[in-house]
Amino acid sequence: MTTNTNTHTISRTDALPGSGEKSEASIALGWLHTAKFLTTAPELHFLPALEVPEIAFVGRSNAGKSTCINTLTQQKQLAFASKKPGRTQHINLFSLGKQGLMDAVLTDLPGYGYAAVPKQDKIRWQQVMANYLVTRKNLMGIVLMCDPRHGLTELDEILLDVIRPRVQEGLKFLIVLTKSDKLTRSEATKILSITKLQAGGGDVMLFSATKRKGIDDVAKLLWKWAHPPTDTTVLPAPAPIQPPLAE
Ligand SMILES: Nc1nc2c(ncn2[C@@H]2O[C@H](COP(=O)(O)OP(=O)(O)OP(=O)(O)O)[C@@H](O)[C@H]2O)c(=O)[nH]1
Ligand SMILES: [Mg+2]
Repeated sequence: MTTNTNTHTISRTDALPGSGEKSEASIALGWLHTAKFLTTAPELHFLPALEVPEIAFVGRSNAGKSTCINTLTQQKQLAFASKKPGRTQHINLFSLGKQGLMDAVLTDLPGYGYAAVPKQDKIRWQQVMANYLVTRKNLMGIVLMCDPRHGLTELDEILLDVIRPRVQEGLKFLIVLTKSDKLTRSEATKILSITKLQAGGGDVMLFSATKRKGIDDVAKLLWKWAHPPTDTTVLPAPAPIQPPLAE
């Protein structure tokens, strides 16, 4: 008897396990709710090297990065959020994963562009951040938080230039237009389409922590980033069709 050793590969679908929009969002939110404080560091070289995918929240000071992390993880004080700009001053990592098995990390970064910060500190921080964004090996996605009342600012554009080579190599990229509760419906529609044009193919989503808007969509996208389809599932090939018996 000959054994058929041929194999072929199949692709998993893009959908989250489970069926329907509702369960996709609840799976993603359940995963995000597992977030736990992992570590904090003033500079990149103090961070532990990690194997799991890392997703960083970046953007201007006061844009709502820490609030967005708290909203997505459904935890009130995981990341430090504050009315006072410049609240986050370290690189803060939060681990994600069910049953304590870390399968991804969220990073909350200090914001840039806060006028009251001394010039030397601004320059130092810009270097720390650029260094992080360019060299962090396991960085697999960036969420750029943007207050749509200001749109993408010059500093956001500089950041986009810094990460462009990595985005071209496959780094995931999402612009979150936060505080969308401050916009009328038509303003929101307008800024969404303008930002999509500026995003160069990256995703753009409207978000509001206070009105709880966009949470499911952002959660589902982050889940998919961290759990890409594995197209290497190896299945035995179907048995070859036997030629008809000779008469
Ligand atoms: N109206 C409204 N306010 C928000 C929203 N998200 C955040 N805020 C407020 O914006 C302020 C700044 O929020 P943070 O989350 O601390 O902002 P951050 O980007 O982490 O700021 P830094 O750490 O300084 O870079 C706080 O007063 C939040 O309550 C939102 O969706 N809607
Ligand atoms: Mg913050």
